[in-house]
Amino acid sequence: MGVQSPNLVRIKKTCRALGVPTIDLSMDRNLVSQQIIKACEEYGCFRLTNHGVSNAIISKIEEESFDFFAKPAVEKHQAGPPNPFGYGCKTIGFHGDRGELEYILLEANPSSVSQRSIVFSDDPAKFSCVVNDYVQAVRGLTCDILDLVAEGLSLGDKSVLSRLIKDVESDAIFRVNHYPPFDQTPKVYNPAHKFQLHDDKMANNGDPSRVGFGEHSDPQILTILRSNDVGGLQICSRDGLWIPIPPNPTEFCVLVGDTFQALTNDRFKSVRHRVMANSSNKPRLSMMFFGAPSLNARICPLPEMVSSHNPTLYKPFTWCEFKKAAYSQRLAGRRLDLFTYN
Ligand code: GA4
Repeated sequence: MGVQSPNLVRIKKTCRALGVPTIDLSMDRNLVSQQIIKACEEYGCFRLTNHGVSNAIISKIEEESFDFFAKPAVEKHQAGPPNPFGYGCKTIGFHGDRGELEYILLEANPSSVSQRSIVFSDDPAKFSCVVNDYVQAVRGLTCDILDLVAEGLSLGDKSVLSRLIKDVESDAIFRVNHYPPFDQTPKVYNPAHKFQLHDDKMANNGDPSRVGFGEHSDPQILTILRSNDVGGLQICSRDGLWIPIPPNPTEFCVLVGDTFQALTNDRFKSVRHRVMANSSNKPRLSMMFFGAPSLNARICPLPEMVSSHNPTLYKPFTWCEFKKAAYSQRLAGRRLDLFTYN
């Protein structure tokens, strides 16, 4: 194969950057299933339209969230700290990561939401109902996507993936992030930064005032993210380019997590992503459902993903072991490395 000119390589990278796929869930099932596989292989991420989650459910959770974040700081802090669940502000995790945001972290199960809702709203019954309706709808969507993946990968057991999330003991999490408007000294716009080569300094340390949520991958199986119309989310492409995901309140953005990478023996790769502090005068509100198995679920590459050409890369681990390892590291840590054969 001939050596490609640097310009051609750059053009190819930019084309890939522009092409984070948008998948229409209402299209033919086989087609959708193949599109999802391709997107998970090439980007670890895709945008989803016609997803079937009702506008009413989405706007109610958005309204409840804005109502909570509009409260005085003292009141919000009564719902924190997020150890591990509750309200958090500027600190992320337990090891010194910081971000320009405040957030709510909840266990995504109805009884836990009902117990905690008293600290989030003056009408806790309404708050827990709204959160639980949203979580139930998005959990269902996660399971549909996982069934489509199982079909596309020709897995023998077509519900082997969705069962992990349907499990009543599933350790799924629900998070709402609120990024205040960026009101610091405006920076000079540099068009060269639009598709910036991946560089850890830029991702986290280079200009911390611009980072809303630092670079990381999600430890779980699949993340379903929805935001209002304020941008900031960027994913890191396989070529190391930061690709902005345009905000679209009618879509979901689906992200492959570390556990999915292990289950597929690296056929899918978890996607590193970050959120830049928003430069608009409106706050960014995003909500994520992190689909995870039960704490004692045993994770190892699916048999169909292993062959003599593709030997198993990961030692078996429980989700509990992996979660502990992930949470004991900083945000940008490469946790899967702890579980590989080498
Ligand atoms: C990233 C995905 C989810 O937001 C989260 C995050 C968690 C936290 O905020 O406490 C972590 C982060 C996330 C991965 C590494 C550890 C744990 C912060 C952090 C430094 C709730 C999750 O499950 O993992």
